[in-house]
Amino acid sequence: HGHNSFVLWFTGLSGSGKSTIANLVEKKLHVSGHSTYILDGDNIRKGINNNLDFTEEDRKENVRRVAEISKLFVDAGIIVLTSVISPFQADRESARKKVENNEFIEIYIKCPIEECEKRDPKGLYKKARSGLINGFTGINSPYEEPLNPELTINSMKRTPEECAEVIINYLKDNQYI
Ligand code: GGZ
Repeated sequence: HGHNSFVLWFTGLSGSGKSTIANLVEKKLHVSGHSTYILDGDNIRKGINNNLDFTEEDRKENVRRVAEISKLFVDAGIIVLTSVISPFQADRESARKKVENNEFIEIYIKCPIEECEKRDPKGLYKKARSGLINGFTGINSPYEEPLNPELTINSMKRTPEECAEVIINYLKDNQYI
């Protein structure tokens, strides 16, 4: 299925490196002439999902819409890279079911919360710890680890560039690209 498009579904904690890695993978795909589109929680939440918050219900709806939009892009022949925490297993499973099974590649960017908290690029963990954000994933809102992801990448043991390389190699080894 080398000509088919597919979804690279990144899941993981805030600060785990999902977006950084997705951007590097996208660059590498562009070099080899592929059309791609990144759906990033941070951006999607400013636009189409600007009516959604971080309650469990709204996260589910956020993830559902990202999955539906992914499906549209896959139908259009474009490789989609999603970068949303997507903390619930059930919602990731629903996302998977919207496309053909071999078109959904779940990538768990695994990083200990201590490390995410140390990175804290936007100061959100600090805010959450001091009680300014309630319901922050990993602190006082759950993150369900993927049960059966196609890839688990430990982003503490590798640089973002190395993580991106692992993903590109997976895509080559499995004839996606
Ligand atoms: C988790 C939050 C929260 C709460 C704001 N919990 O690191 P970021 O900043 O740029 O990415 C996080 C982003 C998470 O949005 P998602 O759409 O990916 O989440 S979900 O899939 O659960 O719907 C973080 C920021 O938004 N952020 N408040 N309470 N992350």
